[in-house]
Amino acid sequence: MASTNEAAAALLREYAELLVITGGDRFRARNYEKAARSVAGYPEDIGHLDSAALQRIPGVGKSIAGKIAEYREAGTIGALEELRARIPPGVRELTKVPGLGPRRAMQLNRELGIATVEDLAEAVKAGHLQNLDGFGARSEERIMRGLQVVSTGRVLLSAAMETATSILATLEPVSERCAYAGSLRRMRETVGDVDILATAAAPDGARRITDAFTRHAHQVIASGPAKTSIRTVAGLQVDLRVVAPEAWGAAMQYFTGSQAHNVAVRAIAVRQGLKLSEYGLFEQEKLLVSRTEEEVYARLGMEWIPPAMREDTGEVEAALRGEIPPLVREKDIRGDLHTHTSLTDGVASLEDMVAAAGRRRYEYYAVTDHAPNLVMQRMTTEKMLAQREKVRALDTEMTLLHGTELNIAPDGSVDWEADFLAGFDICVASVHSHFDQDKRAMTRRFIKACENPYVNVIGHPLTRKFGKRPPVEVDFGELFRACARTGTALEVNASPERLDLPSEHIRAARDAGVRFAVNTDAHSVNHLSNLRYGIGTAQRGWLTAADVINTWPLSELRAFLRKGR
Ligand code: DGT
Ligand code: CA
Ligand code: CA
Ligand code: ZN
Repeated sequence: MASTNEAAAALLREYAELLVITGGDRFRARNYEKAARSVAGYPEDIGHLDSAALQRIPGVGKSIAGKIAEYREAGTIGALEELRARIPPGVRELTKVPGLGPRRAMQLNRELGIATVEDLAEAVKAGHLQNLDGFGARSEERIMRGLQVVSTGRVLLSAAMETATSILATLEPVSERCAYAGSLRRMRETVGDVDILATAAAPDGARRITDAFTRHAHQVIASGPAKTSIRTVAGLQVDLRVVAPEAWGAAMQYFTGSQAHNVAVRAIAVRQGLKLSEYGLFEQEKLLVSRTEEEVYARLGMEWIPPAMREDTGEVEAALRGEIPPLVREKDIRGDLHTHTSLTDGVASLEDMVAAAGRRRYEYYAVTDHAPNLVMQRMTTEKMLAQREKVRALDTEMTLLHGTELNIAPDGSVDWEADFLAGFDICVASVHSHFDQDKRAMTRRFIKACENPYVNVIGHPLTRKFGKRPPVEVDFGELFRACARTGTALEVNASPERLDLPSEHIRAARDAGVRFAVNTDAHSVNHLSNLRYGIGTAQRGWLTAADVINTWPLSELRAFLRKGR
């Protein structure tokens, strides 16, 4: 990603946030947010684009193009500086806590001098919020929940993956072999630190690997011949281990973890009178195997276990019985069933999204822009029908499905009546408002949506966003039974900030007979490749291709989408 794009996008995003904090026009703020996203996702470096070219970026008009140009010349944007001057430092950070709006963040800053998330946590703990005008037990509770969401110290899977990929690219030329391990290889939804393993090809190889590695450091935390830890500019810790080539498999097995999985596997070894470590599987002092993971597991009488399953939740027993399921793979996916275009909040045109999907060799592809009740998106019935005509007329090898992402209202109803819904090939339905309904009302809401004969997929079911929004409260047993009974699939949303449905619920849902759709919810061309994170999540939920409707041939998918109608 070009750094000019990133920097300009960050300023536009900040401008949008400050507009909201200062009570500015929300639609205008939306426009800036959208422009920020398209600039960040723009495939070309915007550093040299002239005004006309800038305005060809989706969502960038004359005024925003002017601000980008101003940033390039002056290093900042005047209008942004003016807004910055109006807001005390720290307030913008405070508004990132879910449940804390701009007005209250200003009040906390003014009356209690709170300027950081840490200050806020202390003030809540000390009970200081209770004495403030307009703060009650309920708002305090909401802020406490919000604090849990923001302060986890972990990064998104995608951020960890990007860091690992760029580091491995520089280790490859100087090592015999290198790979990422740890929670990243297990595709955990967030990552604490990145673990990288490498083997040296020559005697002085370890030093060359370490040198190449530390070039990525903002700070070197510790460095020795076998282990080095750094922190990147973004604050992410990365651990490197240099291991002997013959110990590659044992080291990968050990450092992939999880710790609970390792403990369980080591117990199997002990029962057989063997010892397992990162150096290999031993009988007394004699090395039995260590070169590959497969050998290590095989010598213990186990099938090789896909990393996504290694959490000690039954996979060890399954491997001993030879019953590891054939997990769904990225290449099994025949099409994406939840995607957006610039007609609503996407940043790429219908044509560009379809072309990009075609490059992924999909057999089918669903366009599912937002429905009208999400008022910010300014969708109308007329626009939807006009888009349908465009979709039908597009020339592509894929089968295009015209769909929508409906909004599930608090009472479980959706945007349109049955006769209009019948015109769509597929309907995703999601909760986009009233997130803090109580559990009973929320459960009824979802079940009513499932019972709608035109709702095919429940989108991002928990509606959580890492660092931003806690999950809704719902009775999962009831929801899963309703999905299974009505033929409604649950989405495994692949967006790295959602990964929703989470894996622990996926397994329970599958046991209840639910089907799934692994979708990207793409709002840009680049987002289509987030699919891998959804697949990782599906694998962590032990799903096979048969469980996932968008691995099915089109005719079977269509039969499912008819929902027994
Ligand atoms: P993270 O970084 O919090 O997202 O999670 P992991 O799983 O990457 O944890 P990390 O980086 O502390 O360690 C990487 C792997 O190394 C871990 O999954 C298992 C292994 N490991 C680390 N410490 C221990 C330990 O004390 N005992 C065992 N059995 N394994 C360990
Ligand atoms: Ca780690
Ligand atoms: Ca680590
Ligand atoms: Zn949505």
